[in-house]
Amino acid sequence: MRRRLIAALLVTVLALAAIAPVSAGGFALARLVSPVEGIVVGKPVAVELQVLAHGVEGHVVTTSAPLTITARHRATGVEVTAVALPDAVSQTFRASITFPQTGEWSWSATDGGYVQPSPLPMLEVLASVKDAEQATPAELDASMRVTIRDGGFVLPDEPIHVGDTIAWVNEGTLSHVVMSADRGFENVPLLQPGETYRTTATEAGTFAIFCPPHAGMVASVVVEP
Ligand SMILES: [Cu+2]
Repeated sequence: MRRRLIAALLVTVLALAAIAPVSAGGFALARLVSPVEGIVVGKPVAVELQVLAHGVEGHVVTTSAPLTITARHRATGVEVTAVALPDAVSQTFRASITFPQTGEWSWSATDGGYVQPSPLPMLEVLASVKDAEQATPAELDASMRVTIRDGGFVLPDEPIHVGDTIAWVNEGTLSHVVMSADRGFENVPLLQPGETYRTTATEAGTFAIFCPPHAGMVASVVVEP
């Protein structure tokens, strides 16, 4: 009887410990330590992530829970997952991922609790190394601007069309990410105050967007054909 009680108490304590970071009012966001480029289909690629408390620049935190990386092939919805293990010395999380298909992949990382779902910059997986050498980042002029405020999003007055470049500008005092529950809309990785990130609208539709750590930051983006 006593043993059962102790077991029950232990489970309770462990359950409380598991939710402690969240109940303490904290959250963190993950980002890439350096860009991942020249990814070739079928070849493992090394990924190094960093976790920032509240997403704030310089506030690197080490947590013991591994991060789960989920990558989704945008054209087919095929998913690949990988586990990024913490390294206390470098204060980073490391994983190796192999992408089974060429094309665009959107991906994100989370530990399922303290480290909120954190979108990472979209990846282009190429057929060969030769393609990787030829690929150069396109310098694009933003035609559409979405302003990110601490409480929400200010969408452009003009309609967004397929093919438009969207400039996401963080004018808030906090750092933010933008995720979409829908497959057709590109995520925006961690943006510090003042930073801008550009995406391209590739599919028509209505897309619900949100910033996972900030409950009120939701909007609906319409992309016209
Ligand atoms: Cu936010």
